[in-house]
Amino acid sequence: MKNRSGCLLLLFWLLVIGRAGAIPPAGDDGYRLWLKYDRITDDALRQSYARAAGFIALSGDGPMLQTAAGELQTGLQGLLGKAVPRIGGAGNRTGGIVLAVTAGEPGLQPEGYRLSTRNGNLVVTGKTDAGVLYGAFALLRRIQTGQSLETISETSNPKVRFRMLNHWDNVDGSVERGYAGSSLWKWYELPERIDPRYRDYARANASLGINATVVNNVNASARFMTEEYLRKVAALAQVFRPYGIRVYLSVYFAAPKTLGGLKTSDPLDPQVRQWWADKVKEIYRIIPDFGGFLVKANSEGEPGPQDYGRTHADGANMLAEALKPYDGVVIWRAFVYKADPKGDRFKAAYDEFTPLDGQFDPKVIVQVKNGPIDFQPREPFSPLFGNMPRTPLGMEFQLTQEYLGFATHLVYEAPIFRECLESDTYVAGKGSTVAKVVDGSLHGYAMTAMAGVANTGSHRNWTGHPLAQANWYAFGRLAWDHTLTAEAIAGEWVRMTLTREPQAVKRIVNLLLRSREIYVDYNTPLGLSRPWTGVHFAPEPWQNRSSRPDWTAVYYHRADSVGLGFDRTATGSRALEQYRPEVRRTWENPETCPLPFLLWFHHVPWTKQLSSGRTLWNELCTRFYAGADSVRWMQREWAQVKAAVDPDTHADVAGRLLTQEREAIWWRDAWVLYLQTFSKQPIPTPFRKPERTLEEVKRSVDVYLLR
Ligand code: GCV
Repeated sequence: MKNRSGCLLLLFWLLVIGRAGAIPPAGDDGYRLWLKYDRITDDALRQSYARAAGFIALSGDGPMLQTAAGELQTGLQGLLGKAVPRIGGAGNRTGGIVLAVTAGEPGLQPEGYRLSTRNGNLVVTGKTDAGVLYGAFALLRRIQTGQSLETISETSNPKVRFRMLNHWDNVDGSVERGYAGSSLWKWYELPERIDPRYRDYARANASLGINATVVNNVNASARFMTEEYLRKVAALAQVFRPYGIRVYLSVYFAAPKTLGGLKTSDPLDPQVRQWWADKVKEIYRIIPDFGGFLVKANSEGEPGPQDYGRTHADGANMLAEALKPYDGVVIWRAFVYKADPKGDRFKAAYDEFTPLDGQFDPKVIVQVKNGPIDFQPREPFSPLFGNMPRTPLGMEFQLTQEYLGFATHLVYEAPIFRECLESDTYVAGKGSTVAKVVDGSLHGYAMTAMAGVANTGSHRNWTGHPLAQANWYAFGRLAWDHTLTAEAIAGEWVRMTLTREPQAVKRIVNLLLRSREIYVDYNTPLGLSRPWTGVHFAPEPWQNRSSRPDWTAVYYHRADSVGLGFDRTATGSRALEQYRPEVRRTWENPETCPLPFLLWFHHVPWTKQLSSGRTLWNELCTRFYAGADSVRWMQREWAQVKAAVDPDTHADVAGRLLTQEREAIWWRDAWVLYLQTFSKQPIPTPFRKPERTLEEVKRSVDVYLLR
C-alpha cells in the first residue's frame, strides 16, 4: 500500500510538476529589442489598426523600399495577428498603407518622411527610399505605442546628417570598454558566413534612423586596411545597405609604414599621400558606398601627424584629399591630451584644436566628446563646442557604460545627452546651444554628425543589462531629433520593449529618469571626477601612482587637508577661460556655481557652507548615502512592476539591482572613508559609519583588480 501510494505520487509528479517544469515559462530573452511586435491584446485597438492597414501598396523596387514594405509586413503581422498583403499600386482601394517616393515633396529633406492620410489611405511619403523606410518605422512606432492613426499628420526630418555608431571592436573579437560579451562581428567567419544577427542589428538601427556605423575600434589595427579585411567589411556593408546604413572604418595612421612598407607615414610625404589615394581606390572598388574614415591620432599612444611635426589638420586633410573622388568623409577625433604634470587635461583639446579652426578640408568633421575630459557621469560641455565656427564639429557620446557601472548599474543616459545638447555656449549670444552647433544651424555647417560609442555585444539581449537597450534607443532617437525629451523617449522605449500597462510605464519611466542622478550621487557627487587609469569600475580615489599624472585619481579630485576639487578659475588652471563670459560667470563664483559642477571648478574647503545649507563634507556624505540608499528605492519600484513585465526580464533586472546596491555601497564606503582622512570630520547623523575600514575597502579593490 505504502509502495503503491509512493508510485502514484511519483506518477503525479512526472505528469504534472515534471511536465510543467519541462515547459519553460514564457520568457523573453531581449533579442528582439524594441521591435517586438507582440500581438496587441486590446481587441478594439487592434481592430482599428487592422482597418487602417489592410494592405501595403508600393510602386518601385529599390532595395530600401522593399525593406520598408517588408518591415511593415513583419511588424503588422505580429501586432495585428494577421498577414497584410503587399500590392503594386493602391488604385481606388482604401484602408491601406501607401508607400510613396515623391522627389518634389515640399518640406522634406532627403531622408525625411511624412505620415498623412489621403483618399482613405495612410500615406508614408519620402523624397527618397530611405525617407520612406524611416517613415515606415515611425508608423510602426505609433502603432506599438498605441497612438491613433485617424488624424495622422507628421513631418520629420533628421537634424543631423551622419547618425552613427562607433564600435570599439577589435580584430580578435574583443570590444574595448564593451560589457555585453564579445564583438558582434565574427571576423574569422566573414565574408563567407553571414550571421543572421547582422541583419537584426541593421533593422534596429534603421528603426531609429541611424545611417552609419564604424565597425572597428578607434585604437585601430592596420589589418582593417588589408584586402582580406576589406572583403569582410564589404560583406557587412552588403547586409546593412538595404537598411540605409553605410560602413566606415577607423584608421591606423601609421598604416603606410607598418602595412605599406614605406619609410614614413608623414602626411605631407608624396609617397604617403599616394599610398592613401591607392588604398581609398581599393576600398571603393570593394565597398562602393564606403562612408569614410574615423581617426584617433596622437592620443593615448596612437600614431598621428604630430609624430612628423605636422598638425591634426595636415593629417585630416591628407585623408580628405584621398577621398576627394568619392563622397566619403573624414571624421577626426578631438580626444587628445598630453602627459603634462603642470597642465590641466581639461584644456588640452581646446588648446590643440582651436588654433586649427578654418584649416580643415570641407570633407572633414572634427568629432568632440561631450565633455572636456572623458565620458564621466557628469561633465560640463566641452568648450570646443562653439569655438571652432569654421569647422564642422560632430558630437561623440558614449553608450557603453565605461564610467557608468558597466552592465550591472542602471543608468539611463538620455538625460546626460540632453544636458549637454541643451547647454548654452553663448558663442553667438543667448540660445547658442551645443545642439545648434552640432546640427549645423548656428554656423551653417551642412556636414553634421552625432556618434554614439556602441554598447552592443554578443550577449543574447545585445546590451547585457536589459534596460541598457534604452541607451542605444535614446541615442538613435536624439541623433534624429535632439529636441525629443528624455521622458518622451523613455516612454516610447518602455511601451515598445517592456509593457504597455499605464501604471507600470509610469513607474519604469520615472525609474529611468532618476537613475543617472542616483548613480552620480554615490559615484561622483558635486562635480567629482574619476578618470583614473585601469578598468574604470572599482573605486580607487587613493590611486596616486601611474606612468603619467593625469592617469591618477588624485590628479582629478585634489583632496587635501583644506578641501576638495580642482580649481579651474583664475587662481587655478584657468580652464574656465575657454568658455564665453556668460558661461564662465555661472561657474566661476563658488557661491553661485551650481552644486553639480562645484568640484569641477573649485577647490572647496571642507567646512564651507553650501547653498544647500550643509557644509561641503556633510553635503558629500548626504549624497553618497542618499545615492546608495536610492538603489533600494529602485529595487522597490522594480518589484512593483513585476506583474506587467516579462518574468525573465524582470528577474534579470532585479538581480542586477541587487548587485548595483552592493557596488553602490562599495563606492560610498571607498569615497567616504578615503575623504575622511583629509576632512577629519565625523560622518554626520543620521548616517551610519561604514561597516568596513578604509584598509578593508582598499584590499577589496586590490583583489578586484587582480588579474
Ligand atoms: C578607445 C578613454 C577610454 C579608452 C578609449 C579612449 C578614446 O580613454 O578609456 O578605452 O579608447 O577613451 O576615446 O579614445
